[in-house]
Amino acid sequence: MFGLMDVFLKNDSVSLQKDILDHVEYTVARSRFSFDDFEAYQALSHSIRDRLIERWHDTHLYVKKQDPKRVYFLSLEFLMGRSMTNSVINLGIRDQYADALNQLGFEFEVLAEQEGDAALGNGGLARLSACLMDSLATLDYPAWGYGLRYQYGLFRQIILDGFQLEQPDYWLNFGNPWEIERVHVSYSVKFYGTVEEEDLDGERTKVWIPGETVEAVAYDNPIPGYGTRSALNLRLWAAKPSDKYDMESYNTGDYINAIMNRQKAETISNVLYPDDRSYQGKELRLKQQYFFVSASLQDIIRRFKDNHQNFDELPDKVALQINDTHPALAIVELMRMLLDEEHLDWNRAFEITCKIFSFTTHTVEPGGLEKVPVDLLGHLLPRHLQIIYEINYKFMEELKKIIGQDYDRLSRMSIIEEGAVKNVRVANLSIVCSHTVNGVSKVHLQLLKERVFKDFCELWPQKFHYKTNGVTQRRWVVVSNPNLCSLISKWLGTESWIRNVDLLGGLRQYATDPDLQREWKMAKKVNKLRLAEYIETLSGVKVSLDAMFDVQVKRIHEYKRQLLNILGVIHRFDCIKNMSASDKGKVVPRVCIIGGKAAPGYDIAKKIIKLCHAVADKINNDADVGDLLKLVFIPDYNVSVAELVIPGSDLSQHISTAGHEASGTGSMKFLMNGCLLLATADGSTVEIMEEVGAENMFIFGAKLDEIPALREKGASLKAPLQFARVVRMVRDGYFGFEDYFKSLCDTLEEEKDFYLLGYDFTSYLEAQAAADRAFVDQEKWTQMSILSTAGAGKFSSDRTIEEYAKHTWGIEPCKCPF
Ligand code: 26W
Repeated sequence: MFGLMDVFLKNDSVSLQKDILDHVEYTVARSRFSFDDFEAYQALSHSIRDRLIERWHDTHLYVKKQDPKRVYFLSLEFLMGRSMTNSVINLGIRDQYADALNQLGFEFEVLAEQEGDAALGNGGLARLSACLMDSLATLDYPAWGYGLRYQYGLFRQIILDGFQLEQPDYWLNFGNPWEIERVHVSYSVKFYGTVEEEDLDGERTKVWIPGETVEAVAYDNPIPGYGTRSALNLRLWAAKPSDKYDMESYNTGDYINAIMNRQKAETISNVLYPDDRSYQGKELRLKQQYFFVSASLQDIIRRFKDNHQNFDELPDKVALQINDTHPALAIVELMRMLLDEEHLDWNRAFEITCKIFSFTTHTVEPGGLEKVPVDLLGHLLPRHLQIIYEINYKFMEELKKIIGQDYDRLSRMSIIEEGAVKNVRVANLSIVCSHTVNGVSKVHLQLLKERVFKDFCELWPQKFHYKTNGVTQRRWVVVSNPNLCSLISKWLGTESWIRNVDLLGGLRQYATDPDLQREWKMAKKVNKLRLAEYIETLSGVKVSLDAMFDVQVKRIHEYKRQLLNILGVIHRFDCIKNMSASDKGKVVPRVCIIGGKAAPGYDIAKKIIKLCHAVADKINNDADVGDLLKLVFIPDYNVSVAELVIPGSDLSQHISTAGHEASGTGSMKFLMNGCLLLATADGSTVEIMEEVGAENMFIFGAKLDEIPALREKGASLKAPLQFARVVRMVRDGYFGFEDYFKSLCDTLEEEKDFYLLGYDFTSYLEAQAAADRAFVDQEKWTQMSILSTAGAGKFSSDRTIEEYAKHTWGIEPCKCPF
């Protein structure tokens, strides 16, 4: 008889070597005597995948048997990045694999570089989803992620003559060993058509006769937890043509056209929309949203029905989390299923639905909220539009009873926006039908109350909460910064902080210890060297390791104010140019690093990228400046680039105009890695200040409550002379391209400076000067750096998940005992 332990895959070096070679021969189909790095990577990843699958099966069987309440995390975007290093670290078998590979003549790090990023998302929201999945798995929660398997992820950013060009990211070209195709897990998703009434046991029932049916096929991605055998599933749907309802077209004789039409179905999951703010009522986008929620809900309800018949139990078994409004059609789809397929009455269906959904918003601009034209929705999903109207009618009736005939307020709160084009307000729908609405930071909740969802917060104050975002220390320290990781474990005397990040606070007591300081600086140096080599290979610019590495990496947006950063660099350049030789000796050398993608249609953001390159060209080739100042743009910023850049930074900038960043999570990654923050009091930096102390950061800029008055003043706010001077340099063509930069400079005119760059410029320069002074005193700087890491505990996604689990989802861990 086998004992259970005997059937698990073995992790000793010899077994791993055999395993890798078997995959070389039988999976990759190369000779075990001759294979290259990429083939080795493929074989290695399949060997790791086997181990993932083992745990993933065990977790599923166990959870299935226990049948606890599960959370389903619905998100249209997941930015997973690479999987290999993360997997072996979470499985606890990194060293064993490194050993086995050495024996075979390969190096783990080199093979890890072969992997491309899974970039199925735009930015903050998408990377947050990935971090939350890691924490859900690590903390043994019974959870599933659901999303879309885009063929093309976020575009690749190419820089040509300083301009951004977008290229398709066909990430599946070389196969994806981390996913498991489930041809038998598939559901039909319906579109278009008409709604008819039918008699069912004497009752009138709505029947939706679809005009098109597309098949959703599941691709499963195991998500391993750290220090546990739990592995969760991220199920991504791909669209395939359906063969179920289509016989008609074949019989008409136009065989070729019939095939071509069917092929169109696949376009639904073809491409990720690369815009992370504005919503443009596109039919394909709406189709993607519905396609993904319909398949997910069919899957979830099927799983529920395996063990339950009574839908009143659904809220005890299922929590549905919608990540921003993008999956909000799930609410309407569940209503439709309960009403039309399960034949529940309206009130019962609605009550069940409202107990299941919770909604997190990631937006601060009321104007950025999703709206779908009623005509578009009615055409694509006729039955759903009826249900939305019904929900709204009942909501409006209830609301009138509470607030009376205040028609302005009623019309603001209505799910339907009246006007020349009628729209469905997706956020209003999400609020009305969720039991909880969460913001992503403390100030974000305040903004929701005062601005974005004021009417709703007044109506249902108990519905609105916030869960401060977090990031996973597994990916952002253990995987990406092994030097710092071992240093932290050594000084804390334990690796437990990897699962219990509050322990990082234990570093505070050593913040001034000369030995730790020396080792801390050394770890940073090694990471800076790695980054400097990367910069040189990319851009040919040689940078000095003694310089302060000052980094701003994130999506390019006016509100994030990369332009303020660049103008600051121009000012610094201008000062150096006008300095005496002796003053130059006192300048703290800087390497300013900017990276990020602009949405393809976002003209101003693209000009900011070009300006960065134009300024860099000038500065980096100026002999007077030399090593005192360098400016580099890192192209194609993504998760794996972040893993390299963040550990190698001294200072990082989070400088959005107050009131515009819902949270920001980059700041947390830098903080964990001991980078000092130069920041405005906006989103998560407000809470970071509470944890690490404002004295360990460089805070500047107008405060949230000052902004409205400043905007009111507009043109009468005189921008400082220094600001006028640097803007003039750009305008007058000092960096070339004056015609091209004209519209960019126009946004900075006093009456148009919406993001208050002019107003904040002086305090920005002061904060930069304070950073310079602190950097000169390396002992002090290192102490601040250690205290930053020590204060990062709160910003682990483990804490975020615990809060969601307890206060929003009502789920408990379900840990597989072996
Ligand atoms: C419909 C177009 C669209 C697409 C994506 C609108 C809005 C989005 C996202 C919600 C934008 C986003 O990523 N927001 C960011 O979410 C992060 C995670 O909560 C926050 O840290 C950022 O502050 C927020 O900008």
